[in-house]
Amino acid sequence: MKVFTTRKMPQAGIDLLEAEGYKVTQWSEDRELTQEELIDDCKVADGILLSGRRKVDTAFLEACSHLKVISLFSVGYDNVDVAAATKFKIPIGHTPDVLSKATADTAFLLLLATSRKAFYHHKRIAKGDWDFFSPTADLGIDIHGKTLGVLGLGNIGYEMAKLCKSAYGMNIIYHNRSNNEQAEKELDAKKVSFEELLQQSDVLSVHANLTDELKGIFNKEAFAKTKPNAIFINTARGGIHNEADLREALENGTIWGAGLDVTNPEPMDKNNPLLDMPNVSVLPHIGSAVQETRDAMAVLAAKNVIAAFKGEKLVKCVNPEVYDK
Ligand code: 8YV
Repeated sequence: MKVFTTRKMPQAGIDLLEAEGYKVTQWSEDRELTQEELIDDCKVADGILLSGRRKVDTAFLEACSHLKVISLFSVGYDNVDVAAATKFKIPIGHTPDVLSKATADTAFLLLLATSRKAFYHHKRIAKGDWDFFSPTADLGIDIHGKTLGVLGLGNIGYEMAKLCKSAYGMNIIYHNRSNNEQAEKELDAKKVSFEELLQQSDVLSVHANLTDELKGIFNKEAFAKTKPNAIFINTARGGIHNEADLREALENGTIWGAGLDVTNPEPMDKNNPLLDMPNVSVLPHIGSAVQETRDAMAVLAAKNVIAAFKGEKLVKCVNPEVYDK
């Protein structure tokens, strides 16, 4: 069996695949492969470990319908046409749970960094601007006891809510399709409408999958309903906020600050004005980027491939309905 990986993967996952006797070929260039290169490499593979922005769409599936599995090195699957993959009877694996804590840590890091303008102060020092102490300039916002509003209270949102509740005594509200009973019981979280989430949150944190329904949901109209001292955090997908509207809301003081691990588009242009705003912290999509988590993701992604090659159900499958066919 041949497995192709679209990026150099943590060895822990590769070792598992090689121990099964599979031949693993990794994309090794320091650039993201093109869609054409993805198709070319997948034509000669039985399974792929997919990381990055390339798409699994009908054109890809038609060219590579022999694939036994598409194993994503991510929890998010917005780059995959899941219905089409199911039609082609290809199971899609992904890596939930193992990255929840690391991603929530990134959201919390962005919250603290933004509320205290940490990145701005770091840049100021680097420019030699540390002569003067002002009791009134460049102040942050205290987040103790404030209200955290979570859009998408799944596993990552739960971990973020837990951090905010236990470390800062924050009050938790959330907007989700389903009720999160664990969060309601353990964190006293309250489910609210999207409108109430916007109106009541001091911190808005996005932890939802990018779906058509959520595309650009944080837009001009949404920011107009937020508190003026609200901080917007997004570690999910950049497509959930409208970046021009966010910028305008920050410039107008409709919203106080933003912490982004995901941008729209990615990578963010180095001249993007958001990067010069003191109340904005931007990271280059490093939500899950700690060694332990990346190893665990690679192991889970490899286990999904192994399960498929052995004719078993994937450990974590995006489209379990594929097995009904
Ligand atoms: C990954 C992510 O780091 O899991 C996701 O959906 O966005 C991140 O954990 C990224 O997708 C790399 O593959």
